[in-house]
Amino acid sequence: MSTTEKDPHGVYPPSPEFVRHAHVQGIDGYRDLYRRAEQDPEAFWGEIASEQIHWFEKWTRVLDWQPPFAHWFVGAKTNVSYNCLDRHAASHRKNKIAILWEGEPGEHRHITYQELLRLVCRFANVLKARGLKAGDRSIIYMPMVPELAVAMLACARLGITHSVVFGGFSAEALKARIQDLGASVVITCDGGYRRGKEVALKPAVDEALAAGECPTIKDVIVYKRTGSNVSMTSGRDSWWHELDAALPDSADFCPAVELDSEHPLYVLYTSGTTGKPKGILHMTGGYLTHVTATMKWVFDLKDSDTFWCSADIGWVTGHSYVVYGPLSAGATTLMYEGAPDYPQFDRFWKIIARHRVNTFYTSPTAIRALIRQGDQWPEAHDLSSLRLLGSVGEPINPAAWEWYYRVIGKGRCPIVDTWWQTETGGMLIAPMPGAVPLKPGSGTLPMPGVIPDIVDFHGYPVEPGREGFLILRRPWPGMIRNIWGDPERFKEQYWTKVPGAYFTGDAARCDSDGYYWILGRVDDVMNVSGHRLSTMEVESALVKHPFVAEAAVVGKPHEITGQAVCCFVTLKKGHASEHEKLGKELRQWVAHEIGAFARPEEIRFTDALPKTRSGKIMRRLLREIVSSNTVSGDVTTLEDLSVIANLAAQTDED
Ligand code: 7RM
Repeated sequence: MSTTEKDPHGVYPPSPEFVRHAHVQGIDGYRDLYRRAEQDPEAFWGEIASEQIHWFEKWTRVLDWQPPFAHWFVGAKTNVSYNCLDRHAASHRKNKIAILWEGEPGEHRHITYQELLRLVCRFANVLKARGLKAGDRSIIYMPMVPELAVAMLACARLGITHSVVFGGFSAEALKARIQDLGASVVITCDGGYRRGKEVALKPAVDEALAAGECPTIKDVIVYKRTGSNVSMTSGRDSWWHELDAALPDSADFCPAVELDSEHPLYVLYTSGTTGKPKGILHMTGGYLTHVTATMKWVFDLKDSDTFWCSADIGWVTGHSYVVYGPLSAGATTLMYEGAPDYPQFDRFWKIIARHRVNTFYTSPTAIRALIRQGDQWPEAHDLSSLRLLGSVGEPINPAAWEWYYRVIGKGRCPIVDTWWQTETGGMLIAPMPGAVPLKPGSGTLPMPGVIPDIVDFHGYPVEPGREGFLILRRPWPGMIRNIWGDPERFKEQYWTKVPGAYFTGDAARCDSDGYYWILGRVDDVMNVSGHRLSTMEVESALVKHPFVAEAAVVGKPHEITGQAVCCFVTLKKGHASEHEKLGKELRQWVAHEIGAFARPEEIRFTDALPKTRSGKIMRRLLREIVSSNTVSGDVTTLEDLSVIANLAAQTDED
């Protein structure tokens, strides 16, 4: 393995053994697919969709593109629930485990494709009996129990557009989503488990629906998970199990509705640049094709695989790679209810060993948090079943990559670093692991049919190797179709910056091998003395220091240099003292790692960083703290509000 100046962290080609069994073999295999998609995208996607998806009726056109509005598989009829269930239940996969569930307290459920089909049909019949039908909208507010997937698939079966609201969101956030969507039903639980405690959900639903502020809601269906006491409002609330018990014997089947390919499958709310979350709209046929194809390309899925994506289904990663992608591709998808550190720091490794997990897909934040606890936790478990690792959600710093590769993958497992967004539906830049040599920290090459470009402020392509805004020049099947109820915002947000192209909001660089390096959100890029500097680059440098656990970096307004680098740093256990000495050392460390212009103005030590519940560091809040010492706007996605209070308090003392 050689380390050149261009690739400071080395290049990792797939092992011959991995290539031999891969769906896409060698770089020529990748290039062939890419070329075909580039030359004739409609023929390419038409072929993929015919091979991998069941259609009740075929399309008249693969793509109708009237920028910025795309219609994929025009005139075709299909059903996502049918593709995830019926076709597998009628195949050799009938008795294969579809969902392998582990609850936080330790229970297990093994649900076969046939059984999952039965559960989904029964719940679809429940919804039908309540008068719900295609075109209606539902809100699903549940913990990570199999019935969350059952509810999604039952809605998809009938054409009810669902919006899953992550169980960690507050009643206020829930209310805003119910209102924006005009939903007629809320499907929820009494509660779920997180770090040994019950997270109550039904009381939050009651609060959101209080005082008649959500008049569109006619029904609340409650699945019993914890058995704790909840109040049920008569005429509005029903228990899932009671509705189920009242079904006739014939309810074990419910036909999947033949839906238009462009029927709205789901809306998922995500934070935008304003305080109001955006309802990202995904449709049926294109989304299904995209997530199914990437299961095979990027996860190199085998029928014998146990596939585990540790994301919560409340986020897009969970929609696409816990539920729809794996089930459509006929995989066994593992679903875990709880926290990675409960009851101990080895819970993830224990789950992998116990269920002989083959593919593990998680976030850099989770990896770094577990690195901090030490190698003894993974080393106590047999991780030899793993053959592929994945990363998603943020750039992975080379130090975390190396640890994941060595300590978890034992140097045997490729790591697929997958770049995509809620808006893209599925992966867009990611390696095919049997084809594309890896470079730690790079998402590598675009998926077939994806034409990225990197442009400057005026929308012109930058010189090769330079940083710029990542845009996408062509539509892809899983792409966002609209912002629910706000087409103007959809156009303005994504399509006006570079005419005809999709604006990702990310900065990136493409190296001379065509590899993409994502540098983070555009608003996370600092400008220090006219030098462009990514917050991530500085963070990556900081976490290489042996005492640093995590770092978040923001630009602080500076009279002379425009912006100055301000770092929030958490230290590994046992290094809490010596702040002053260490502050100097870290400033020098960064200057040494990147260059003198990057030398931080300020290092602030903190016990924890403010994060969204999906683990993204909320740099916007840190920016506000360093520039004004106040915090405003929507903080409903913060994992721990006390973190903010501490950071601000510490600043006051300075
Ligand atoms: C899947 C997801 C999207 C934003 C995106 C990026 C960042 C995601 C990577 C990444 C570097 C990656 N959807 N991002 N994946 N950055 N490398 N592999 O996370 O809508 O919640 O976030 O996340 O900034 O724009 S998301």
